[in-house]
Amino acid sequence: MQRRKIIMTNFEEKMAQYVSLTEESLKRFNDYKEENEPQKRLIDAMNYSLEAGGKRIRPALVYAFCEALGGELECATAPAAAIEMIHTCSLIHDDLPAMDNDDLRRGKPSCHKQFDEATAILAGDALTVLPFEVIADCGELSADQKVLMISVLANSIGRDGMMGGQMIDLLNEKRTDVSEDELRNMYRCKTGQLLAVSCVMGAICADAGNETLRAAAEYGLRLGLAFQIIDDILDITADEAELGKPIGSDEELNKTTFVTLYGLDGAQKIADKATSEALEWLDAIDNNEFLKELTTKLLSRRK
Ligand code: GRG
Repeated sequence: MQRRKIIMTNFEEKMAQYVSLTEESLKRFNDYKEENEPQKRLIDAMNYSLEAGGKRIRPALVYAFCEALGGELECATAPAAAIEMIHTCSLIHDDLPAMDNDDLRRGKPSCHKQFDEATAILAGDALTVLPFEVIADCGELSADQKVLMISVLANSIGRDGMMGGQMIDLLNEKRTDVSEDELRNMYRCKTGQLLAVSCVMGAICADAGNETLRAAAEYGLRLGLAFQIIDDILDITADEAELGKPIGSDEELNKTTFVTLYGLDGAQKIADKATSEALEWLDAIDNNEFLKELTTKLLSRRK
C-alpha cells in the first residue's frame, strides 16, 4: 500500500486537532433526540462525564497511530470516540463509593455526586456498551476491521483487562505484601491494556500487518506502565486544583504503588525506563514524530 507522508504541524496543533475531533464526535454519538426524553437523565449523566474535560490521550493515540501508518483520519473517528467512552466509564465507576469513593473528578463533582449512585452506575454501563454499537455501525471501516477491533477492545476491558485489573487493585488494598511483579501485572491490566488497545485500533484503521500491531501493543503497554507510575507520583506531588481530583487517596486506601515500594525517585526511574522502552517500540512505526513527543511529554505531565 502506498504510504501517505504526514506533515507534522507543531505538536500542540496536532493534539488540539485530535481533541477537537474527539469532542465533536462524542457529542454526535451520544446526542439527545426528542424520542429519548424518558432516558434524558441517563444521557445527561453520560454527557456530563464525557464533557468534563479529560486530556483525551487515548483517542489521540488512535488518531496518531492511524495517521502515522497511512490511514485516513475519518476511519479513526469511531474507535477514538469508543475508547474515550470506555475510559470515561472506568473513571465513573472508579469514583463510586464501592470503589475508590472520590467526590471530585476532572475538577468537577464526580458523576455519582452530581447525579446519584444508581444513575452513575447506569451511565458507566451505557458508556461500556455504546462504543461497540458505534464501531459496529461505522461506515468508514470494513467488516474485518470492525470484528477485529471489537474483539481486541472487549478483551482489553474485560476480565483479562481493565475490569480484571480493577479487581486485583481492590484485593491488593487488603494486603501489605504486594510484590513488584504483582503490581506490574495489575497496572498492565488496569491501565496498560486500554492504552495498548488504543494504539492497536489506530493501527487496524490503517490495515497494519501483525508485526506492526504487535509493536503498537508493546508500545502501549510500556506507555501504560509509565503513565500509571506517574499517576502514583502525582497522587503525592500534584497540586489538587491542577490535578482535578483529590491527592493522597492511594495512601488513604492503603494502596501499594511504585512510590510505596521504591520512593518518589525510584518510581520516577522505573517510569523513565518504561518510557525509553516505549520509544524503542515506536521505531517500528513510520512517521512517529508526534507519538514520540507525546510519549516524552506524558512523563513530565502535571495532571
Ligand atoms: C466497566 C469499563 C469498565 C470498567 C470498570 C472501575 C474500573 C473497572 C476500572 C478502573 C480503571 C482505572 C480508573 C484506571 C486508572 C487509569 C488512569 C491512570 C486514569 C487517569 O487517566 P487520565 O489521566 O484521565 O488520562 P483524564 O481525566 O485526563 O481523561
